[in-house]
Amino acid sequence: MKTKLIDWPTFIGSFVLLLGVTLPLIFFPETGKAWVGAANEYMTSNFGMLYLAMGLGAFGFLIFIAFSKNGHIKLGREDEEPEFSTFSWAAMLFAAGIGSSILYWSVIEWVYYYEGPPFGLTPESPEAIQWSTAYGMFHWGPIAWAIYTLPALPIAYFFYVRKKSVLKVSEAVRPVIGKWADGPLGKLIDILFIFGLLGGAGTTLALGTPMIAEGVNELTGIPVTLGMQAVIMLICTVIFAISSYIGLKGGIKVLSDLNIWLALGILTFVLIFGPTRFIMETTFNGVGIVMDNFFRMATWMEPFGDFGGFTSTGFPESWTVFYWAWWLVYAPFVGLFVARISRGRTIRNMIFGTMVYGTLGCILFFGILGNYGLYLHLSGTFDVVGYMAANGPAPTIIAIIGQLPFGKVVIGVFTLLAIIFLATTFDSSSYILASVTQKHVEDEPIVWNRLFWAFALAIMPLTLMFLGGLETLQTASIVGGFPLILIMFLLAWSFVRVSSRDIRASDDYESSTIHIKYRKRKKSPFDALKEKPHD
Ligand code: NM2
Repeated sequence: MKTKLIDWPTFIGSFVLLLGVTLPLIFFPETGKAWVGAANEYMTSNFGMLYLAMGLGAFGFLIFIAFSKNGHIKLGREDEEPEFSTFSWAAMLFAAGIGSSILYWSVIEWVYYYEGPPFGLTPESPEAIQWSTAYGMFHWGPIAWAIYTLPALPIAYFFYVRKKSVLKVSEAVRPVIGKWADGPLGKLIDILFIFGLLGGAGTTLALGTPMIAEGVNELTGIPVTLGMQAVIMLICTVIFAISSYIGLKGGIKVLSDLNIWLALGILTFVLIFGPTRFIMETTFNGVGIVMDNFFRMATWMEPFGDFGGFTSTGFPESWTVFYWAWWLVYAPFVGLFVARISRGRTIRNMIFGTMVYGTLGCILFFGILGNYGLYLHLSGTFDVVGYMAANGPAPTIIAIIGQLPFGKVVIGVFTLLAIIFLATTFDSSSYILASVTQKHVEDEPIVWNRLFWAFALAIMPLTLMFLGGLETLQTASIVGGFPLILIMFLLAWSFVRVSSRDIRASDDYESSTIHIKYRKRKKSPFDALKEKPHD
């Protein structure tokens, strides 16, 4: 067993932190839940605004960079073409960054907004209906994708322009923290990223599993119990552990392609066999609502609480803050991945590509699947709200899908898609986690290290599942990811500092695509990622 390559402080630190949070929750579930609840309450009521400011800040920063000189910098040699076609680039980006949660939330997120609308509106009112078609797209829209893209800037820059082997967040902030990147501060940054990703992935797995379980129950009749869900979770873990083990070349490439085609297939099917005109019009209308209210939604905080005739609803904390926190904990991982696949593109191209294609993909899911459910409810075909109140979200999702023609077949494909979406995200997560806990990566991260993180990814969600309650899950990712707000700031600063310095020193200063010459890189961990043509 090769152990010399392991970066032990980071490896042990992350694992101890994971156990330190998980074990007390297992042994003292009630107290644990109360503590997590209190931590959440403290964070969101005091620091909710920081999350919203971070989201808007990331969005503004990227737009600014895209139009600045720094945006013209090419990631790679002057004459280099983009390594991947734009279609496969966008497909890979989506497969890695988006997991099974999109199937969960796109189908039923509207119900929550319809029942508990924003801005103090009356539940189930016509206004609530309008907003319920728009808010989901906002929470999976340009700001969310900006949060994903920001870490990719310094990481891609260091790799393709400075030609340094960087697979750690601590390396990407070296220009601002200097030598501390090698000391405890650097380790702490990497550990926090790992812990945050484990928390975010926990939320993903704990939401996805009950939905997959309901699908399996619908098809086979096996009753949904906690034990059965634990088995499903373990089976999913084994699937992505195997693909991580294979080394990603064969298995994951095939899975990812299948992922995109199945997803497009289901969306097209629902659009055609569902209420086509209703879906197209509500989606179009919803996009308009978001554009019209973009900054209002991005800054809405309920500042008056219960003063002055206002009644606080907790909407911003439960939704926008929660979502930005969830995207944030995934961001450094997606950043590493986006950086890897963006060779030959300019910074600007990378920024607009993620923000535009990512947002469009999410609009398709929310527009088609969400508005299909809304139609069933409003037209009286299927009482979604009543069914959800009686049975909870996961069975409702499957019941909505089951209303389509060939319901059982569609449920089967939908369940399979959920498993694949999960696998393509978790596989790359465990791969990146393994890379980050090594000093350097020779060819690929060590096999046992990859397997270790694949299973570690399932510990937290298993605990959370037995704890129960959506709120505890939301909390875990918010609390775990909090310090990343500061790290985002460091990442942005670090990028501007280094790239601006290089631009000033470059003879290419005036040209439209800036090419910065830098010494050749030695063998690097990203070479290993090349083995992985597709997420
Ligand atoms: N995000 C996109 O579960 C998943 O789909 C992974 C979740 C951050 C809300 C990412």
